[in-house]
Amino acid sequence: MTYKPNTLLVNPTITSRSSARFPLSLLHLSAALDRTGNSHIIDGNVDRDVVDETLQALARQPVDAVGISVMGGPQIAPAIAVSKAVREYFPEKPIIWGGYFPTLYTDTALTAPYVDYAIRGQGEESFPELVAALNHPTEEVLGKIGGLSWKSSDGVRHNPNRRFSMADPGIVLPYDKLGDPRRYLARTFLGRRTAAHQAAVGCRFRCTFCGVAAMFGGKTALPFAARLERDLRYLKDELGADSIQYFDHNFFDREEDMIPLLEIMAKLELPWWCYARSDALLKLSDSTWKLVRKSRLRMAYIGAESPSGQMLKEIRKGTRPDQTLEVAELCRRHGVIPELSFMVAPPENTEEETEHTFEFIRELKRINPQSEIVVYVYTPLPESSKHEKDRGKRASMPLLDLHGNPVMFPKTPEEWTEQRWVDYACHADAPWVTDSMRRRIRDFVTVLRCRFPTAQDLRSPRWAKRTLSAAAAWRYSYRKYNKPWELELANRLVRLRVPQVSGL
Ligand code: B12
Repeated sequence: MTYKPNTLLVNPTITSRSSARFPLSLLHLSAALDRTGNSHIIDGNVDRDVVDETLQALARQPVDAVGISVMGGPQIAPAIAVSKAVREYFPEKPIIWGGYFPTLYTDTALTAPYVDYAIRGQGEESFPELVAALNHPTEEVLGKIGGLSWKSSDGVRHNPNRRFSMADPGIVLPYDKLGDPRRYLARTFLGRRTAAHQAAVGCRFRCTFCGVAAMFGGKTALPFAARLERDLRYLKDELGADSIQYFDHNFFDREEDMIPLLEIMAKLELPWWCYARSDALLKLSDSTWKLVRKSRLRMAYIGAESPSGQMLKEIRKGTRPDQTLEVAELCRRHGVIPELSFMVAPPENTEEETEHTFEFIRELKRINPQSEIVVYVYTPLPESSKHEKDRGKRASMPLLDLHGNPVMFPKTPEEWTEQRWVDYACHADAPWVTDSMRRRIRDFVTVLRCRFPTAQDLRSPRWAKRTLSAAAAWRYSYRKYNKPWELELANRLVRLRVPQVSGL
């Protein structure tokens, strides 16, 4: 009889039930695992008691392996809790971690006694191979699985990386494994039933600060138009989605390759949001922009990062500050809201860069008042977590904390759950940021978001947003950002949406 492994896939809780979107990582893995076995999904964003749900699922059915998806930041604590519980109650079950955290911090993940295997990068091929090997896990077999890191008799072994793949599962994803998939359609500024979808995989750029470059090493692959149409038709016609949030790492690739995809999207007219780059949008021809408008692109999230050309070069962004200004104007002309993100408080020239960024944001607001602004703290990846092709390429200055000591990154998953490291992973704080700098950033963001409440906020009533905007106007005009106590107080009542916290 052929071995048909049973795998339990777990997405530890990372967000509220109302913000839960399709757990695409697990859906892709499930489609791949089901070719040779069976898989079940537990999504902690919906099934809130993820530990209990996991233990119950293990008690109910025979399971050969437990796969856990782990992203740095707030997902680590629940990932540890689930893994420890599985180890305690089902000590024989192999536990596999995959996703951004074990890809970027493989050795750290494998220090834990409750992580047996870590899969780096894409999981669609490595994971089914591993699960099949677990039937009879010899060192020889395990040593051949690309992208796998594991605990051998001589210590942790990292098998070579796996090649990049864009295999089409040939079917729509197994959404029905999520119970009623319609509960994942959310009311957003795009529509009443917005679905999350990922069309293309990867990104051809290798920005030094970005986890995506660490995951894919500068590779990207677009789907065939027929595949996109099949998937969108399912979401629209079967599930009733009326708008799409594309999770693609970088939506607009080479124009000639985008046209067939945009034609499908223009036919379906589902308002959409995506990640994009200023240079790619600036290069699009008029006829392609016509398609973009027809397809109803509402908002594009563009990593502006910095107003300093020098810093953009250092982080290998590949775009320039003048392109950021130009794209804000271009988007205005085409009725697309640019959502521009910045990284302030870099480890060097912390104050000047931050103040310069605030002034640049004001300029963007003058050019296109609808521009949405997202302010993050610059938190570079440690050298060891970059893609192997990029490690040691640039002699970056050692990161120093406020006392001039080198920044020591956590060595265990537990250490990553300390608030200061969760904040680091969420780009909210860094060891070189002083209290006054932290306060300055917070004050600027408070004044800015009250003065220009985001269009993505559906919760606060219009009158409240107008009142807050009027109250913030004098501070914004006179650059009096410090201690905006009255706005903080008003905000406590209105609770305006904060994109850097509730965003992707
Ligand atoms: C949806 C999403 C979220 C959701 C949560 C998703 C969930 N788990 O339920 C929300 C909105 C909550 C979220 C939050 C955060 N996110 Co997020 N998020 C994404 C996004 C847009 C899509 C993820 C996705 O579904 N991808 C599609 C699937 C198919 O790909 P995948 O997840 O990578 O899965 C593949 C592999 O990773 C692997 N794999 C994954 N899991 C597993 C498990 C096993 C067992 C195996 C074997 C393999 C495996 O195989 C999968 C198939 O190939 C990505 C960007 C992106 N496009 O991927 C960012 C991204 C993953 N997020 C990121 C970050 C940093 C965050 C935050 C921690 C901070 C932030 N926003 O700045 C926050 C936390 C915010 C807070 N304060 O709480 C970064 C991670 C980079 C890094 N350095 O670690 C990304 C890459 C965005 C970016 N460009 O910086 N996020």
